[in-house]
Amino acid sequence: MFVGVVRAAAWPRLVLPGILVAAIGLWAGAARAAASPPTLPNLLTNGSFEHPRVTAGSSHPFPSIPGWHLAYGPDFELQNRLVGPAAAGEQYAELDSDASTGIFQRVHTHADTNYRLEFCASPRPGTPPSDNVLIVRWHRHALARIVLDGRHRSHTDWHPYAFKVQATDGRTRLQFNDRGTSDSVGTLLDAVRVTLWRGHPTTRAQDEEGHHGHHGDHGHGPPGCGAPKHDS
Ligand SMILES: [Ca+2]
Ligand SMILES: [Ca+2]
Repeated sequence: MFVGVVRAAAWPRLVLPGILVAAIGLWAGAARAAASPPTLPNLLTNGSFEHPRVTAGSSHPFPSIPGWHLAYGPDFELQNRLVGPAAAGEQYAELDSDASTGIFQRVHTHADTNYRLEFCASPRPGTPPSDNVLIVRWHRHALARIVLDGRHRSHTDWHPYAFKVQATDGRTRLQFNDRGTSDSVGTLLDAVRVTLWRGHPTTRAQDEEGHHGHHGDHGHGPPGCGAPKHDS
């Protein structure tokens, strides 16, 4: 029920590298021109972590999952509404299964082409900021360091993030690292999308599961994560 306040407060917690500040500036400029946003396909496989399927209300470790590779850590942990709703669909990833985990996907890109990267992150409910440190890397460069506080949360608390990124090659490595305390609970990740940047940065295209909420406030920041009515 405090979703609006939380999202507004989320931005100052970001450690803002230059590229993110630039992305926000471009966003505001482009949003004013966005009249009829196109629907753009997600270039990622399994960006919503819906596969393999996990029993509702539980979690499961996997040695491999479609689309993603393990950079470090013991395995992939997927959860199906274990600690609250997903940001999209029914499932999300926890990047601290039995230990902190890094996952990556190689995205088919074109050199000198701009893309939009967006995702939703939540702290693990009941855990401190030191447990929820997420490093985002694009083409082996750190794009953002995100710290979230789950201490006063009893459910998932999804925060939307979006970046304008550029590819320099035909394949670009997108990686998410949990750099919080390695203790089996930590950063939750969902709804990861990479789409062509076409000057319509407020577009929210439907993902393959079709469960994305519409943010409905074009020009006021990144799209939302999940449906607010499920967050209470
Ligand atoms: Ca999902
Ligand atoms: Ca942890």
